[in-house]
Amino acid sequence: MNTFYVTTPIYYANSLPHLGHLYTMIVADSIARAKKQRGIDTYFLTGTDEHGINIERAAEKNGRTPKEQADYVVSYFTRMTSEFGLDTEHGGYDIFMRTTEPFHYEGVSELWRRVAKAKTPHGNDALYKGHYEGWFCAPCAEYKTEDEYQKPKNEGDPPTCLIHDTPLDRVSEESYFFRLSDYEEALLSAYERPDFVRPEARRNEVISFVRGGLQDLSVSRLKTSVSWGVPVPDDPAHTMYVWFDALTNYITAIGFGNEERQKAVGFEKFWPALHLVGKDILRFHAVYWPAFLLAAGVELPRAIVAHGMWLDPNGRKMSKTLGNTIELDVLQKHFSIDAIRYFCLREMVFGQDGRFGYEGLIDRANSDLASGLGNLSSRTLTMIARYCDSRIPSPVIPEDKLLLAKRTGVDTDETTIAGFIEHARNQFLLHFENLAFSRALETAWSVVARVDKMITDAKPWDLAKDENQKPTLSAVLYRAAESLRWLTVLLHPVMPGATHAIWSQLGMEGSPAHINPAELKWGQLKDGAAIGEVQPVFPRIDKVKTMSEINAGEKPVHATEADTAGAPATQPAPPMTHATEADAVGVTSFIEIDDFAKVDLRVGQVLSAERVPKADKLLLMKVDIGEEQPRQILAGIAQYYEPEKLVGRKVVIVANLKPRKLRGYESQGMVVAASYGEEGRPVIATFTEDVPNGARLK
Ligand code: ME8
Repeated sequence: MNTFYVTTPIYYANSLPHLGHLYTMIVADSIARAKKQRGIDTYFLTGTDEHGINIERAAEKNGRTPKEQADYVVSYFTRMTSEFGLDTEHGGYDIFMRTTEPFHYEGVSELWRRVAKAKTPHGNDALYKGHYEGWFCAPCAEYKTEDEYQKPKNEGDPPTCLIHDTPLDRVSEESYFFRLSDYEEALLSAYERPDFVRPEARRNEVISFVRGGLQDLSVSRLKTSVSWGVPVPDDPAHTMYVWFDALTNYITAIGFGNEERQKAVGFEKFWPALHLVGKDILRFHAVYWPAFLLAAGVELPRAIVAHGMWLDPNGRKMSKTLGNTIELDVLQKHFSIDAIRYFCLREMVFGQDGRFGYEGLIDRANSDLASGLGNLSSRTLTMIARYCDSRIPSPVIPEDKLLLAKRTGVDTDETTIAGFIEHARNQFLLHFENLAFSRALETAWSVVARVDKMITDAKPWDLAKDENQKPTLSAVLYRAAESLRWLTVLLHPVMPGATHAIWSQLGMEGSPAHINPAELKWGQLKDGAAIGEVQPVFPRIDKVKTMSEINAGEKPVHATEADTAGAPATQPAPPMTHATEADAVGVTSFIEIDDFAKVDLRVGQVLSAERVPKADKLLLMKVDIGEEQPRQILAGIAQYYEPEKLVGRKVVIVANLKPRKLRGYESQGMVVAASYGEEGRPVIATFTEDVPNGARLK
């Protein structure tokens, strides 16, 4: 039988799930659903990587045992997969793999034994004992990597521990090494298969890395250095290198080295897999993993496909410190799963980095889903309900009505639109198969546009006024409904919930999950069949309201050393409250109430905010303060606030400050903010209760 196996990376159990993890799962889930739809027996793996020093450290920091730490993180992952419809119950993954499973220990030990017995293509032992050398911190009882120590000021001196500020010892310990250097040619010949490492640009990177020469790889640590891991078979004083252990999950999950799993799933049945990974871990998957498999005599993966990384809307890496991360609970609260899935696949050109922001997500959901597919679906079905008594109308225009139909400009030849859709279907499937999701979706939306145009040109509401045009009206609505049926089948792997809803509203039984898109035939929609209850599938999102809710619930941005380094000494449009000497000693002089009354403070709401070109500290905002025109206001807060996160936010404005020009823009007021710390970090004043724009503060 035709089978398919797709995997995501197994995620580190030292930190909680985030958008990046969700993304790879969504891609894998969409691929798996598309395969299942075509009748292919598919297995989809995701899970967690639970061993190694980082998990040990996280556990220690949180006062847990390493297993408790892993269980804790796994509970968040499984909650995420359930809430986002990615678990088995919702038709998602087939296994949530955990490397602490006993069957994994068995399988990984089996792979180790095979490698330990193997000869390299050059006739050497694939595994040998040597010495690992590194900088060791005695108080920490561990080796330090380059980013974990302070380089010495004087050449010849040892580096120092960042935690203890004590010199590190150069220590060498016994370790098993994998003779990676003997696999250069074998790997290069594996890369000759063009679809093995994808996309092309990443394949080229991997090839040049391997051509540059490979070093043997240390694949074990003494148990005294790293104890949380799989013991080396027959030499328990050593713990396996966490990547050897983690990569092997892809085969142990389906039965390699364990009878029970083998019976339950089947290694021969599903291997080789398509591995989906972020580009950050491509080398481990495209160099080390195939080399281990070559040594053990196990078939290589079907493909290793690396996707790009999500950045913030300004193209910066997402980080908690910058406060520009996308929170899963915010996504879950404000957006439908289908909108998130659609955005992920539409917005990131597969293989390249993509930008993820709440505003962008709202815009796409509103334009492509609410106004696009959703509108097509509801206008078609509403007209069928209104003009055709809620039954799928007939596609046939009788001979004697053809001339009449032609006069309205309607194409009487049904095969024109059928041909268009068939071609689009073929293109869609081709792009999807090549993992070019964004292009596939673009193609599907060309169908939405085409059908929309057909309806608008035919003006069914006018046709309905003329009894003689009833067959023309029926034919137009049939074509729209049939196109919609095709679209729901094509889009089902990307938006399982919404397509299922449209399917039922069309009056179809079963689910588009079981319709093979390659076998769709025009005209299979039965005329005369009753449609279901018409309901909006993609409600429009109120951007200002949603952004304001998101921003109101936003967690505070914490200043860190990294944030404050190089922060401006003066702000071009300074926050109202300045930390001055007077602050330090308390109030030094009093003002009369009349003095205060001179300041016109008003409630405002940010309508838009953007960065000012070539002024990295300035934001240009439009703020509604209850006047006819919004105010244009510049504020020196760009280093602390993401512009899109301010949209919708209620702020306090000094409305009667003399306008002044900054960088060629007139600033017509000032945003009030607290200011603290040496660098005068601004925190914008806001309200926790509803208040209308323009209300005065007094
Ligand atoms: O590397 N954009 O686990 P990990 C898109 N345990 N995807 C992202 C992302 C972003 N900004 N950030 C993370 C590990 N990802 C190892 C893997 S596999 C045998 C062992 C996704 O928790 C992406 O898939 O650091 C990336 O490769 C993965 O999370 C890294 O997850």
